[in-house]
Amino acid sequence: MDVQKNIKEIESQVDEAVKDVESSKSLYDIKMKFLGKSGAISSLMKNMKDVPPEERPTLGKLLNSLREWTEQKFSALEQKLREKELKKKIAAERVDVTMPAKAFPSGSHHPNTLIKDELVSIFSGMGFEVFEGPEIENDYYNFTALNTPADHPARDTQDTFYLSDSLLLRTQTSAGQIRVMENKKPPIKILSPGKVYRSDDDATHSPMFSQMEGLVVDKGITLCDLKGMLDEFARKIFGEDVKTRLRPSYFPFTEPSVEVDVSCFECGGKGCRLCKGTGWIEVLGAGMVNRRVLEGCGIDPDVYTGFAFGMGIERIAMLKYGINNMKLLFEGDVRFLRQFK
Ligand code: 2NM
Repeated sequence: MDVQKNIKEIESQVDEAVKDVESSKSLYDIKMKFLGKSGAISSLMKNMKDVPPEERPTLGKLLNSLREWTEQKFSALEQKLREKELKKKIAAERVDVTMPAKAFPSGSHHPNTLIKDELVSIFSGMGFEVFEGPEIENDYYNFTALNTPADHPARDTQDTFYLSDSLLLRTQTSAGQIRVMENKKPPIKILSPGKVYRSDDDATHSPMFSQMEGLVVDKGITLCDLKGMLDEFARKIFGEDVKTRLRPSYFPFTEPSVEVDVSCFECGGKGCRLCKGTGWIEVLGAGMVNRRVLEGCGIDPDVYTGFAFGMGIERIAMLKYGINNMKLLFEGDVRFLRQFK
């Protein structure tokens, strides 16, 4: 019979087609050629309507078994190929968990940042609030309000970066503290960290450096309060045994003004290289806020008094970490910075 020959023919075509198949994807393409909508087997089945009715049952059975045989053939092959492909994929994606991990480099904080954070933490613990003013200031806040008259040497263009006739880069963070005193009634207890700028550049001076200034204004604040607070600060940052001493000094914005030394934390005061044999290290400037400064901010100096202090963050960082060259703090050399991890 013609159809039976046809069936045999298709069977051998299927065998031939799948003989060398390598991937489940090409197997699928071959499968469609036989079992797809317009595949060879499907076309044969569509032709059933042209077959005389008495022959249909026999022929139908033959065609059905051909389809089943073909389907089984493909699904068995497909499973084999998929297993092979999965094994290949697993082999390719193999991870050696005993390999050393890839280094994941992490940065570190700059010593200035470490000191700033430590200072903020110490003074926050004493009740200071952080206030950061603008880096661009005008003449009034940077000088006039701080009792620095127009003919004062600190106003000289030699020391100050002017941006225009009236605008300049602040030379001290106290400029911002004036704004606080203008706007808030005492009690005031603020801490002002930030960058300041001075036209100075040598081995011990940088045109930009970081400062931390503190200000306390209330009724009955005395120099004794300043001294007590400094003692506490010195113990916290340099060590429990460290003492402070005040020496007379001069700043236009404080009266009296003092220079603050701490006893040498390296030698305990006996005298060494760090303290240059004196047993003392100068760390900051301070004083009682000049009554003219308070008055200028609308605070009555007969009712309120205050103390203020200021220190260079770079100087504290150099002392605390034993850095002998200030330029190291500005160069950003990773070999230097890595040591502060
Ligand atoms: C210093 C030394 C002494 C200071 C003064 C003021 C303000 F705003 F109250 F006038 N703030 N900081 C001050 C006083 C700063 O730095 C060496």
